[in-house]
Amino acid sequence: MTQKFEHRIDDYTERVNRCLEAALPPASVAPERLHEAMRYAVFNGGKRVRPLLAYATGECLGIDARFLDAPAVAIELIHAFSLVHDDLPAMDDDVLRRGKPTVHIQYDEATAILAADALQPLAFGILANLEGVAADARIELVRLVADACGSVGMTGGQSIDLAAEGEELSARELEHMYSLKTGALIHAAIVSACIVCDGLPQEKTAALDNFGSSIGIAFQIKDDILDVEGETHVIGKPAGADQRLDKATYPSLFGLERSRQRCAELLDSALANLEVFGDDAASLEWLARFIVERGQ
Ligand code: GRG
Repeated sequence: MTQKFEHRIDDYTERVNRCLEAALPPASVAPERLHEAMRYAVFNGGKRVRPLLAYATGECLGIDARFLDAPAVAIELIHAFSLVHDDLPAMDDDVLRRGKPTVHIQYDEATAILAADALQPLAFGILANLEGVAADARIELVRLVADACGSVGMTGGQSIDLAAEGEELSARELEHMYSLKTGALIHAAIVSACIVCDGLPQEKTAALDNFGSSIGIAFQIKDDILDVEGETHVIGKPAGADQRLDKATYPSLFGLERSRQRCAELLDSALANLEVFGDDAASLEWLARFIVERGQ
């Protein structure tokens, strides 16, 4: 791999966008408004960090990118689903996402709920139909993503998050919530490549598993920091929203300085897990640094 990962990001982003384009029903097919809203939810911007993590882990393990298209797409569809629900009036009640009106503002609440509802089964269908990967690995992928978005994953984390508004949480409790709400899907993107990689030694699986857990929590802490320090036009959503909702976040409970410190610690511990891969992990290392240093 001669070109550095940061120069190949556009290629990977185009790749996953092409696959998403092929996976989503055209807006010209009935029910048109629903399909249009699903497409809006997916194509209204987005950094595609989870697909990039799947492809970078694939590079680390020497897996051809075509075997990672399905997990990358499925996880991005679930992510898009979660953002639509997260923005609804019943949850965070946000009007702006990725610098554009949220789905329920652009369409209406019922359409937003249905668009999100339809993105989830689409994701599982794509995993089930993955070609060139053994049936038991496909089942494991379905299980991985199901667990990551269910009540012991993202949905559970969101539920704890909503209940924690205005509450004091310990750092351990907060990080547990982050590991579910945000970390589970990020972790799944990384572990999906381990599942596709036939015969990966246990030591390497464990290293990537730990890498995924640390970087997933760091991602959310950085998100919290950006909510405090970022500007609406850069982060693409209303800055200071966490404070307005009295959210339990790392900066609100422990201050910005400790938040930055914790992010750096989590990055160090994530990177320590990559040592066993040597230079093969260069892309993953770059992405891990991007996650804690990004401006949006
Ligand atoms: C989808 C099964 C399912 C349930 C919904 C609403 C909900 C349960 C969960 C919400 C979880 C959530 C919104 C967590 C926040 C994660 C987060 C930091 C999102 C921002 O991710 P980025 O920065 O966004 O990758 P872009 O816009 O770049 O894609």
